[in-house]
Amino acid sequence: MRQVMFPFAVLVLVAIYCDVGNCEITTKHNECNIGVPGIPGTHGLHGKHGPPGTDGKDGEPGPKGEPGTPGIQGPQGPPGKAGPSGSSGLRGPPGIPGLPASSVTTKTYAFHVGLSSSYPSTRSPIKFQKVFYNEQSIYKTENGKFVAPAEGLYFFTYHITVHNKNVHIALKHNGKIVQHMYQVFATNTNQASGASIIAMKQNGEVWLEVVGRNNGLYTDSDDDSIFSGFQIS
Ligand SMILES: [Ca+2]
Repeated sequence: MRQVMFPFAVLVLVAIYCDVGNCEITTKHNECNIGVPGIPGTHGLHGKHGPPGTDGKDGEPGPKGEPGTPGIQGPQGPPGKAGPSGSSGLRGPPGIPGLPASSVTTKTYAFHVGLSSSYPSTRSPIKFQKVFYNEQSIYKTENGKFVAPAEGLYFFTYHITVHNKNVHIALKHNGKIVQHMYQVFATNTNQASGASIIAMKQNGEVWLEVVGRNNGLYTDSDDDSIFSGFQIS
């Protein structure tokens, strides 16, 4: 704006000077008429924005800042993998002496059952439903299976009266045959038997089963076919 006003003011002064000069000249003739200076014109319009300047050079790196405050502790991570097994420890001291045998309360598991009718069904556990001893209900008369009440070593035995037919039975443990017993019928009645020792887990099962059609197991008022067992340890 100053640049615009300056030439204008010069022109006004020159005009005033010229008029004064003319006045001196015309005064001699007593005809001087001095005009009043005109009022300044209005400001001009703003000019257009110039083009953007070019980017300046990058400044020098500033000084190193102060260390920040420590962050908040993050959440706990997942558990790590198990480490390798440690070496065996030292042998412990001897235990205290046990109580005398007479003072230990023992609970011996045992059962003793017999056939209530001759010639049992084949391909399924033989159901011995005449109970001589089964106080702990470990032999199941409803399905013919002994169910181990605890892990341990068990002894089983069976004594069969054979009559009219051959007898071929298998002692099974959890469905697998442990022992076969085969007896051919001759005359009147014969006796056949077998026994086994089986290491069992709790709830393991043991039963006798007829093999093929050889189901000549017999019982009457003075003949028995029996199955029994008990825990050894
Ligand atoms: Ca008889």
